[in-house]
Amino acid sequence: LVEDRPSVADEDLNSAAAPLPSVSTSNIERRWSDITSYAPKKKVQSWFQLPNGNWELGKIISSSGTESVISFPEGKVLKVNSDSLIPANPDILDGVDDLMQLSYLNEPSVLYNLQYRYNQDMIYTKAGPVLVAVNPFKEVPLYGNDYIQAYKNKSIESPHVYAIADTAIREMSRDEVNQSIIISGESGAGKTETAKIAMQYLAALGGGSGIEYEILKTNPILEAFGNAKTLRNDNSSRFGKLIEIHFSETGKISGAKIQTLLCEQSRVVQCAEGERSYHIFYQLCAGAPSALKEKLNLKDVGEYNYLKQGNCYSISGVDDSEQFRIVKEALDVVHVSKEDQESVFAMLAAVLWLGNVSFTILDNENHVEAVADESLINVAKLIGCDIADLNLALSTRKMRVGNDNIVQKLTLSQAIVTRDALAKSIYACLFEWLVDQINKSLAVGKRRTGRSISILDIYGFESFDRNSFEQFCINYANERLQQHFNRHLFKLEQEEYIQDGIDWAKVDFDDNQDCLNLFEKKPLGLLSLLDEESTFPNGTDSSFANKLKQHLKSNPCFRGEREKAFTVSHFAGEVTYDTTGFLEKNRDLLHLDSIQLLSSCLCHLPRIFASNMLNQSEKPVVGPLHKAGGADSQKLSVATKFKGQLFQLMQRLESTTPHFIRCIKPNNLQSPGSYEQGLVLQQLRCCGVLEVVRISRSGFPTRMSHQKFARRYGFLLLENVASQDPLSVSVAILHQFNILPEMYQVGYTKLFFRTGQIGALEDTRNRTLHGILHVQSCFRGHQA
Ligand code: AD9
Ligand code: MG
Repeated sequence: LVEDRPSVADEDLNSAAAPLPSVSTSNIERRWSDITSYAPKKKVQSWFQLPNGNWELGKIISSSGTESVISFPEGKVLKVNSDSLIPANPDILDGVDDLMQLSYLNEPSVLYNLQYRYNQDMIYTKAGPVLVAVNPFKEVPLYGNDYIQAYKNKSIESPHVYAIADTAIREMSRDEVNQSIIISGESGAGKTETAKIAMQYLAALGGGSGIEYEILKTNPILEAFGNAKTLRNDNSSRFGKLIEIHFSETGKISGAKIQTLLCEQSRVVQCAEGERSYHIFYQLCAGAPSALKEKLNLKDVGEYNYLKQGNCYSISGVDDSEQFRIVKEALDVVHVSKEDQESVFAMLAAVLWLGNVSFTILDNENHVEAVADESLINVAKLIGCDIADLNLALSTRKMRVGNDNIVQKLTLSQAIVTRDALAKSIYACLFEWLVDQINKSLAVGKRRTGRSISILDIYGFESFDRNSFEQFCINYANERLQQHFNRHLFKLEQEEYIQDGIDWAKVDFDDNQDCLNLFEKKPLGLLSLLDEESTFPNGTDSSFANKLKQHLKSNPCFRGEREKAFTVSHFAGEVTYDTTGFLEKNRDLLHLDSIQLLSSCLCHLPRIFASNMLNQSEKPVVGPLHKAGGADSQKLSVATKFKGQLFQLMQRLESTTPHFIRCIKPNNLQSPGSYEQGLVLQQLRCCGVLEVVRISRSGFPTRMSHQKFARRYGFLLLENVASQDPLSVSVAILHQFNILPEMYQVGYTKLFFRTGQIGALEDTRNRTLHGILHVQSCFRGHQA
């Protein structure tokens, strides 16, 4: 039996005569180099780190122990400190498709391996059980029906999303356990594209009923309403999504269910320079047929204040008008009626026109009323309410003092906040309503079916120059996801070894529990403190920031910053958050007046939104309680709602067998062909890809109970075993097949094997079985 790792151990490379080199002198930590001893030897290839941080491959000309002379391909020769050299793998290992096969597992070797493959459009590489996908930022010829068939028939074996989806399908039916494909990575790394590629495969293999077509069509809809151009990604998801695809006993898709994580609301009313609001606004303005344009009084995108701020109206290579056609067609497919579609577009237009509503100041206390111009008239018409009622809802607030109802006029800033809150709420409700409609259309029939495969695609980790409440929530969600990854690939794995009494060298990994505690601890965690401050009528962003600094200063993951800022050490790096706007965004107050306005509208969508909002506000409350009486809608805080949705999502995932895909962004320019080592390295480090390889390689990924092993391979034994107990049979098999002692471990209940070991045994078993069948059929043929 041969180990499946190519045994190309270069005599020179592996001999360890010289003393252990001291710690690297390079400025990048040598965290993962698994060299316990490495002495540079003549003619051997080695990595040397250039001052710019990149690694270059050179050949050692001579070495005197502490100093080595190394030559580089372009003829450059350097005398360097031997400690600064890191062993390179022999050429034969260039571009292996699983990092587990590398003889030397260190950062430069992994970076080089991924780059070597990337340069040939081989964007997928395995890192033990995890699939690493490097974003090509261009079309690569790896998809489509031929490839799907090839992966289905197993005629291609190179790593691919299709292969992961295929494994998920197989394991679902083999183990009768629900599966999940969990995709993570920074913003712009390729998660959403990867999720679609996985869906494509599942749809192709489980298709037939037609529902798979509907499932695929949810993508353009949800992207139009939930994605936007950011500085990081032209098609950035601003919501999180778990799609659970159900299969019948016969392996056909029977339905699906989409669960979402809060979409970013603030984007509807404001976005940063160079960014856009949600795609659908631009698509509508560009693509609406003239009749619809007239009906909704649609203007050019540049006419709307909400869209103007980003100063960015188009995305290169994207035709918004064509996209609008695609979205409408997709809405047809998921059975959103033409009438409903028109209502949806009316809501979008109402949001746009709301942004143009302006106010005039009435007195020297800055009290205002809305200007009764085209904007106000259009909003009233589009949602189906009285202009005067709309004006009142935007510029006054009804309150109860004792037994009296009083009407308080709003100041300019209060009126603007009220207007924007209405716009954001309409949009958020619209998004939720759409997801509901889609779910109704995809609903698994009454006949509850067998199993499901879920695909998780959320917004990736974000770090901008200025980070606000949105990044705070997004990065918190990514922290939770990282925890799930760690639990499954490190903690549970190691616990199983310990439970079965396996002799095992523990692999360290960066546990992010401390950071999660910083967020979730009660009562002194970031989320609790935020909610607490949000309930105080006098709470401000500054008082919130001060409270954090006061209570969390000793937490190693937290650092107070100047003014209203604080820094969190996330698994993916440090992020400084500016608390400006945190409280308001967390309270997400929509005045009862606004809700009442919506519930009195002639159009049905606003009325549905109002009743959904009222349902939500029956739950525990956060928000300044007006002493004058509970005139405001008391909703769950945004952070609490977010955490609730996140927990629901993670809970669903816990009951599934996970398959992990890590997307990597090779450059920040969203352009093909550029591979920045430093950027890739940072992503590999923070998500623990190398530790995963290490644990898989030094671990025993294949397990089988003594019983199963004895049953499965016992018939291959050439000699009778004295005792027939499964353990004795198993040990006899191991001996007969000369499986080297370091290749397996015998646990209390199971046998544990290194990668590849079972494969060889299986081959023998299959060959033997085949031989038996062959002999039997020959025998039968002879008899006949
Ligand atoms: V975010 O966290 O939602 O901001 P994602 O989802 O990780 O982010 P996305 O899938 O949107 O990133 O990918 C960004 C862009 O990279 C896409 O719009 C494509 O232009 C490009 N991309 C990603 N994956 C592929 C691929 N497999 N083939 C071709 C790709 N292009
Ligand atoms: Mg995305």
